Amino acid sequence: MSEETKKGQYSADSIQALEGMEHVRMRPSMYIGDVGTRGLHHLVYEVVDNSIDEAMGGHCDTIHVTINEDNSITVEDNGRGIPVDLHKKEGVSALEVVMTKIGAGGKFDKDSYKVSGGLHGVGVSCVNALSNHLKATVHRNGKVWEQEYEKGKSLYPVKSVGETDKTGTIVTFVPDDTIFTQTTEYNYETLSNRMRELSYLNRGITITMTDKRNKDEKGEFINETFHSEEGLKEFIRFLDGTRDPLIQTVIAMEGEKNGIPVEVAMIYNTGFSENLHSYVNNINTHEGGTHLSGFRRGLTSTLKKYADASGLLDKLKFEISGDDFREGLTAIVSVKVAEPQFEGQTKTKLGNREVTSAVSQAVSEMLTDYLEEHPDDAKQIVEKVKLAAQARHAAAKAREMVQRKNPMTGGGLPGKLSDCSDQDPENCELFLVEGDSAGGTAKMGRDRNFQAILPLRGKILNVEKAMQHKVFENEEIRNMYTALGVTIGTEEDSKALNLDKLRYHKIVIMCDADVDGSHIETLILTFFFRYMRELIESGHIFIATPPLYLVKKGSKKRYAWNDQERDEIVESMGGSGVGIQRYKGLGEMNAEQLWDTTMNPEFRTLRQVTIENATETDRIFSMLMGDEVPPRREFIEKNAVYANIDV
Ligand code: 0RA
Repeated sequence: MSEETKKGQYSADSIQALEGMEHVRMRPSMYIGDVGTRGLHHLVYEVVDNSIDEAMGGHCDTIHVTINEDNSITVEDNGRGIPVDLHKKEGVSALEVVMTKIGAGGKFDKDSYKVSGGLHGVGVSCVNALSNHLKATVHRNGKVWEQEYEKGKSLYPVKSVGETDKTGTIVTFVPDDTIFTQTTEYNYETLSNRMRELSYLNRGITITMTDKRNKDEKGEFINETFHSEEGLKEFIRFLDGTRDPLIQTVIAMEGEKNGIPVEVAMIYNTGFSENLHSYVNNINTHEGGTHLSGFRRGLTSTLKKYADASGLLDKLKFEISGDDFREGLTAIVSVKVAEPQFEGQTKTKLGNREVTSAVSQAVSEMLTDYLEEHPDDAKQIVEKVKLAAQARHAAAKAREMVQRKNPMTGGGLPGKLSDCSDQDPENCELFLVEGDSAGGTAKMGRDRNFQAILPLRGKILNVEKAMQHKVFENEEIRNMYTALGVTIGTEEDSKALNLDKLRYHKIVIMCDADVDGSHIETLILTFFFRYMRELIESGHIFIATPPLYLVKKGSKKRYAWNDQERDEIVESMGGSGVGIQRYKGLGEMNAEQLWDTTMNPEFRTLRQVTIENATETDRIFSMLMGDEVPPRREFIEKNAVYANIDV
C-alpha cells in the first residue's frame, strides 16, 4: 500500500472518529444519562472507572480525585499509564486514540480485566467530547507525555515534556458549560460518597478525595481517604452501623462461580426492613435482576433447609414465605459480568440468566458453612424468621383493610381528602399538608380544578421502627394509599405496588419551614422511600417551599425564602419603614398568601425528590429514623438545613 493511500485511509477514519465525538456532543444524554447534575458527576465516575479497571488488573493501587478551585476535576492513578506509542491503524498515538475515538478505550489490551458496562464504560473519550478543555498526562517509559484537547479535539500531537521514574495517568478536565447548562459546580458529598462506595466494592485500593475550593478549620483542603481491606464486610458495617444487630458477625464470601466473580456480605438486625443492595461491575443495580434473584433463591433454600432440619419451625401453622427470611436483613451482592445485559426502565436491572445460579450457589455454600459453625446465630435467625411469618399474617389482614372500600365516603376516598375536579391524573396534584389548620388554608387557597388536599394529623408513624401490620393499620397511611389510588399486589407479585390507578402525578409534601416541619417531612419521605419507592423513582414526589418572611412597606409586599433574600428586599425598599413578618408555620399565612407563594404553579418552587444513591439514602434513613440518637444528632448538626438531604 502506498504512503498516500495510507494517509487517505487515516483521514477517512479520523473523520468517522470525529463524527463519533460530534454525536456525543449532539446527544450527550445517550452517553451519560442526562446533562444535569447527575450527568456532570457521571463524567468523574467515567474517568475513575478507567483507573479502577487498571487497578482490578493489578496494575494500580492508588487513585487521587480532586475538585480544583475552578471546578475542574483531576483524576490521577499510579497504573501503567495509557500507552503513547503509535497506534498502527489510526496512525496517531494510542493515547490520542483513547481520548478522541468513541469506544476505543482499552480495546487494544485484551488481557485487561475490563468489565465496565451499563451507563459507565462509555469511555474517557466521551468525557473529552463534553469538556471545554482536557489535559492528559502520562508517566510511562521514563518520560512524561502530554496532550491537550478542546471539546474533544486535540490541540497538538502527544509530546514528551520531561522525565520521570513513575508510571501512571493524570486526567484534568473542565466540563463544557454549553452542554451542562444547569450547573458545572461539583458537589463534594456526591463524589465522596461514590468514592467511598467504590473503595468498599474494590477492596485494597486507596482512593483519596480532595476539594480545593474549601478549607477545614486547620486550613487544609477538605479531603478524605477511602481504603477498605475487608470490602463488602466493612460496607455492611458502615450501612448497618446504626441498627441493632441480631448476630454479631457479618456473613461474607468472595469467589468465582462458573467463571463469574461473586462477592456477598450480609447481616441480620433486629429491625423489620429488608435492605438489599446489588452491584454489577461496580454499578448499583437499583432494579435488581438475575444476581439478586440468585441471592434470594440461595438464601431462602438454605435457611429453609436448615430450619426444617432443626425442627425449630415445627409448631408453625402456616407456610414460611421468601419475604420472611429477609426481615431485618441487610445484604450486598456484587458481581462482575463480562458482557452485562441491562434491562428495566432505568437500565439498572441485570438480565444475564447465567448469573442467577452462580450467585445462588455461592450464597448456599456460604450460608451452609456459617449455620453449621454458628448454631446460636442460626437459632436467632430462624426465630426471627418465625416471628416475621407471624407478623406477615397480621399484616396481610391489615393490608386487606387498606384495599377495602368504605361505602360511607363516596367512591371509597378518605373523608379528609378535598379532591380536585379534573379526572386526568396527569394534570392533578395532591398536597399532603401538615395539620388540619394548614390543611384548611390550603383548601381555600388552592385551584380546585387540579389541586387536591389531604391534611395529615401531626407526626405520622415512623415506618422505620414499626412492624408492617402497624403501618397498614395506621389511619394517616391508609388515607394516603386510598387517596393516591395506589394498591398493593399485582398478578405477578402479591407485595408489589400497583401504580396503574395513581390518581395524581404530582404529590407535594407541604410542611412548616421549621424543625418540626422538616421532621414531619422526613417521616413522610421515609414512608415513601420504604413503601412506595417507585413513586420517588418515577419522579412523582415533590417538596413545597413556603417562604420564611413577608417584607412589607406600605402596600408593597414581597416574600423571602432565606435571610439573604430578606436583607436584599429590605435594602431595595429603602430600609426605613419596612415591616418584616417571619412565618413560623403555614398556619400564619392566609389562603391567598399560600397560593401566591407556595401553590401557584407560576410562582412556586417545588423541589423534586430524587434518589441519587439508594445505598446512601438507605443508610441515612435508618440513621435519621432509627434507634440510635448520637449519629442522628451529629447528622442534623452537620446539616443544619436538613431538608436539604434532597434524597
Ligand atoms: C490500555 C493499555 C494499557 C493501559 C491502559 C489502557 C490504561 C488506561 C487508563 C485510563 C486511566 N488510567 C489508565 N491506566 C492504564 C497498558 C498496556 C501495557 O502497558 O502493556
